[in-house]
Amino acid sequence: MNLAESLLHALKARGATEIFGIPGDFALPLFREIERCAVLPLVTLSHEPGVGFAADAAARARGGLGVAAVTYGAGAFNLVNTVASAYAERVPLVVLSGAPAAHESASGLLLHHQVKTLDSQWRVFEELTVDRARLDDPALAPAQIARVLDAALARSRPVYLEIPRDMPARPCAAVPTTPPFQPDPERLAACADELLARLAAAARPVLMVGVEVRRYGLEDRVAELARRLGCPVVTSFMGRGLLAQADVPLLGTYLGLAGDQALSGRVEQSDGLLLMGVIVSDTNFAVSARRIDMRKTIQVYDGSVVMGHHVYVDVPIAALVDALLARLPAAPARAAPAPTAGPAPAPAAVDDAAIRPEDIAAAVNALLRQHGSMPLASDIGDCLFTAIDITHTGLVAPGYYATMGYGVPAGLGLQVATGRRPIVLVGDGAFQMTGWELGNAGRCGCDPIVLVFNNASWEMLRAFEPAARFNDLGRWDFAAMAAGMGGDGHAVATRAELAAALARAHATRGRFQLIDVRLAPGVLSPTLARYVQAVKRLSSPG
Ligand code: S1T
Ligand code: MG
Repeated sequence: MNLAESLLHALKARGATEIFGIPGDFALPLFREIERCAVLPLVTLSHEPGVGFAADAAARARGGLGVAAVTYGAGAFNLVNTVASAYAERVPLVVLSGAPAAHESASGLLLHHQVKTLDSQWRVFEELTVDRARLDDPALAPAQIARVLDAALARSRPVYLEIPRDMPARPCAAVPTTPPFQPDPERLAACADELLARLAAAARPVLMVGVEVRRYGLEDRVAELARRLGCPVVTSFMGRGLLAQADVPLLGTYLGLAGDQALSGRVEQSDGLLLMGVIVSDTNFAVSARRIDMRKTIQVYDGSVVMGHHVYVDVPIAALVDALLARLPAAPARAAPAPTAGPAPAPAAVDDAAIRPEDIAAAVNALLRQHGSMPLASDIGDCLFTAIDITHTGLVAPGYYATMGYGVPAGLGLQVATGRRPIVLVGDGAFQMTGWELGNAGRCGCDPIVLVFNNASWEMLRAFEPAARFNDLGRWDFAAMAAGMGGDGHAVATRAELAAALARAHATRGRFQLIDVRLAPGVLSPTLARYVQAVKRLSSPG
């Protein structure tokens, strides 16, 4: 076996089901081996941001590692923003970068694609990853690969492997599997006992579930924990969709002033708020009516548990959940399933009225009620705030790091990795960035339904800068561009046209369906409008 083959088997053993990539001369030997070994399918796209976002979504939607393979320099630096997003959003993304061979590095020449020094790229990725290795010695490579890939899964964050181009075909031993980390049993017991004691002493406990519950595949165990704790459950903004199908007392998604005020009050006035895998970020907590005193919460995040002034380190969230379950009696069988979260979705009107963002949510809800659930991939912009009104369904979106360009490549990555047809929500501004990856949909065996929120504007920014002209984008005719990329385009301006286009799109398989939704500039979803008002209210002096 050679080094590339050993690496591919290790990736596959840790959940990877494909590699997204764009080659370059420093990566040709690696790509040659990937194609020759056929251990994992190679899916090429058109621009490295698309490669990174697709690999990110594959990891989120399927579980396990996402893999992005690129060339040294120009390719890897094009990937930086997507790896930063994966780091912030807790995604186990593996970056495979080609690199100069040993004799080239020793030549003393400045090499093409090189920046300041040959290590510049390595140093940039140090800031974006939890572990890295340069595979320049086949004798060391198996242990290095095992350590780095296992770190990606244990920390649920990106890692970086640099592969000099004289290495992929070198003979190499298989990558070992390493036993999972075992926390100190006494520390784990003390932590679980203190946590349960704090919850028992609380008069108004609330459980908030966040991104780590999804990343570590804990949804079923956390649902059982919720039933045994018997307290109300909410999701964070990023945890949207979690426990949606579970029989738990789920109140909905916490959005502070921008969300359901009764729900927000329960969270903000809780004297026992258990944050299970929640990122304590502005996107999750900045629009709280009452600033939550985090010292009075229980924070389970990134391998630590913080309660009051106590910090328990090296306590993986999965081990803690199991320890809590072991201490709680099974919940009594419920006579009827818990009521579904939040108010019933508004029915979809089908008439000649102009479309507003909430009409898109209502039309998608009607489609899912009629045909069954479909996963969502959403970009940043009002489309993500609209996604909040789409009944709980699987959603991949950069809700915290908030980079544009995610939606379309993520839809492709999700369908390649899971085989499920997604609905993609994307604004016109974000589509201008990476929407063109749809041209690869047919070749990748994908046929997403893409809803473009075409408001001719960077509308989310205009909400904060109404007088600015720099947010005007002009009206692009995205529907007309679909055919040239191998799909079908439908421009819609009324709610009846939207309903008909969605029905036609759902009935058409094998070609992506682009629905170009013509929105008037200045029209916001109710959730974004509340969010903007909340931010303005909380940031105005006095
Ligand atoms: N560039 C990238 C890569 N990501 C970003 N988030 C931004 C810039 C800043 C930004 C937003 S929201 C937004 C920009 C430019 C406008 C989005 O426009 P569009 O996709 O058309 O959606 P909508 O019209 O619904 O707003 C965030 C706040 O930083
Ligand atoms: Mg827009």
